[in-house]
Amino acid sequence: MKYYEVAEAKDMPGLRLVLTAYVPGPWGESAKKIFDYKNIPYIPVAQHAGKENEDLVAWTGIRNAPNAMYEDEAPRTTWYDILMLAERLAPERPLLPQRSEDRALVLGICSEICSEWGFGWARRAMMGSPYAGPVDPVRAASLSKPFFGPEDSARMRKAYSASVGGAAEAPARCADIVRMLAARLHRQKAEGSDYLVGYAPTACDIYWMVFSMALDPLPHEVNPMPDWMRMSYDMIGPVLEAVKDPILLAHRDMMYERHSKLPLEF
Ligand SMILES: N[C@@H](CCC(=O)N[C@@H](CS)C(=O)NCC(=O)O)C(=O)O
Repeated sequence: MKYYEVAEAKDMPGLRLVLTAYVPGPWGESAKKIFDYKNIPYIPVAQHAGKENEDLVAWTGIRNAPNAMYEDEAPRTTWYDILMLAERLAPERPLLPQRSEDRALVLGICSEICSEWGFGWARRAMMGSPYAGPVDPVRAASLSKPFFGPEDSARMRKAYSASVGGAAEAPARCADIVRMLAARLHRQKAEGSDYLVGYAPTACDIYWMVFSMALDPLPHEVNPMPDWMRMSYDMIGPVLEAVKDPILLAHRDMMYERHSKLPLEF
C-alpha cells in the first residue's frame, strides 16, 4: 500500500487516514475495513511504529495510529470517533443500529474488543510476557534483527502499560471477552443469524473480523504480516487456547468473504 508522509498529506483535501505503516495494526486495519465497507475513499498516511512521529504529533496531537483527519475538522483518534465519522460520511450503509438498546449492545461489544483493557489492549499486554506462553526459541532465533530499538520499545511500553490490569491479568480478561463473543455467536446462530447482534453486519462484526488476528492470525498468503508480529500474535498461551471456539473463526471467515476482502493490504 502506498503511504503518504504527514508533510505531503496534511494539506490535502478529504479524508486522510493515519495508519501504522506496513503492518496490520488491529485498530488501523479496522478503520480501513469500516471505510471500505462504506465505500469512503481515504488517503493512507504513515505513522512509524514506536517512533516519536514528531510531524504527526504537530498535526494531530497524537503519536500513534490510527487517526482520521477529515478536511479541516478536529482529529479523530479513537475507534469510537473514527466509527462515528464513518457513520456520518456514509449513513446509507450503517454499521450501528438505530434503536438505542441495540446500539448500546453493539457499542458495548465494540468497546470490549477495542477500548482500553479490551481484547486488543489486553492481548498486547500479554505479548512478550511469559503469560503468552513459552517463547519458541527456534522461531525467536530465526527472526531477523529486532524490529524495534530499545527506545521504541520503551516508548510503547510507557504508552500501553498503564491500565487497570497488566500482563498477569490479561489472559483471563481476554478469555472472558472471547467466551462472551462465542456465547453470543452460538445464541445468534440458534436464532438464525450469523452476526453478533441482530440480522445484519454491525461495527462489532467488523472489529471482531479484524481483531481475531490476535487469537488466530490469517495465513501468510492473505495476511503477510512480518514474522516478529506473527509470532507475538499466534502465541496465545494456554488460557486463550482453552476458549478458542471454532465459531469465532467461522464468523471471521464469513465476514471477510461476504462483507470485506482478502488479502489484507498494508
Ligand atoms: N487510540 C486508538 C488505539 C491506538 C493504538 O493502540 N495504536 C497502536 C496499535 S498496536 C499503535 O499505534 N502502535 C504503534 C505505536 O505506538 O507506535 C483507539 O482507541 O482506537
